[in-house]
Amino acid sequence: MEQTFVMVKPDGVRKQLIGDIVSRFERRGYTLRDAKVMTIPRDLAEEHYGEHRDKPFFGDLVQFITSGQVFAMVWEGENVVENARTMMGPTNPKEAAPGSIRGDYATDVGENIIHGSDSPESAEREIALFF
Ligand code: RTP
Ligand code: MG
Repeated sequence: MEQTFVMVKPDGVRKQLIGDIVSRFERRGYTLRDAKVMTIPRDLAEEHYGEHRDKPFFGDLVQFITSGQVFAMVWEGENVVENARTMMGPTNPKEAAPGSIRGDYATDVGENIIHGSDSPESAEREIALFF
């Protein structure tokens, strides 16, 4: 069965959104296979976001994702990679419709509440990195 890696980012944890986000995935019918609260070490953050290493926002991204506790999860179910991305909404919350996680809770592209793997291959890589 397909799995994906989902993470409540430090802004989502600070805003007390872990329960809401877990509940959305449960209500959608997905199964939580693993989860933990953690503070991401700098080297893991750089590895996780390695595809963005040469982007101008990379430094800010690593600084932000290591700025507090995150809630890392493995969710399982049919088409969960793509559906998780739909539930999250677009990367830039300004484009995210109300009803999506980013559309309901975020305003800033740099602090957009939640991460979800962008493909089954990314999911496998990220689950191995974090669990
Ligand atoms: P994520 O990896 O965090 O789930 O987000 P994503 O797939 O929707 O977006 P991605 O392209 O992978 O970008 C990773 C994170 O980098 C920040 N970003 N900032 N300033 C900018 O133009 C910009 N573009 C991307 C976002 O915080 C995004 O979540
Ligand atoms: Mg991404």
